[in-house]
Amino acid sequence: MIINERTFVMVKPDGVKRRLIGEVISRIEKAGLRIVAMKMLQLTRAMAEKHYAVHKGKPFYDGLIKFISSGPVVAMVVEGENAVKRMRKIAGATNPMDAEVGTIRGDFGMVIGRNIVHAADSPENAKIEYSIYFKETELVKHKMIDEEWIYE
Ligand code: IDP
Ligand code: MG
Repeated sequence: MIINERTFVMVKPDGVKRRLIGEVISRIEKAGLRIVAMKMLQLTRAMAEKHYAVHKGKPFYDGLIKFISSGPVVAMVVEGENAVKRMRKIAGATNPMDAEVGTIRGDFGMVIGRNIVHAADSPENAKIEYSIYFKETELVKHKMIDEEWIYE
């Protein structure tokens, strides 16, 4: 059995600078999700504008583009059953003040503009987003040995 819903996750520059890459990866792994691609990179302005195209024109857009391209990020493609929804739950609400304790944003964030992690909000958007950073051939097709214990 291979369960392949894909999502796109990114440790934002604040998460990298605060040494939370491992924390984010650890939570993804422990949840039972499967990482199939990962890289560190610094976004160009063009990449950032593509990634956050839906927010163009909003008051926080310029600050968001500047911030997300201000330092290294870690981009990941993650798979699993309902991977999009599961990953959004692991990340927590957009504003850390509304995010539950136990979520990444709820445990480590203080303000909405520094919320450590990005997670796609639909499988369609996940594909649009990961295609900015990865070629299809860079996604590794594999299965974890514990999946028969993770899924029933
Ligand atoms: P999401 O990351 O939970 O999907 P979105 O609404 O898609 O949230 O917003 C994208 C990112 O833009 C958020 O993660 C947050 O960092 C930033 N952002 C959203 N709303 C605001 C705001 O009102 N002020 C400042 N930054 C914001
Ligand atoms: Mg979003």
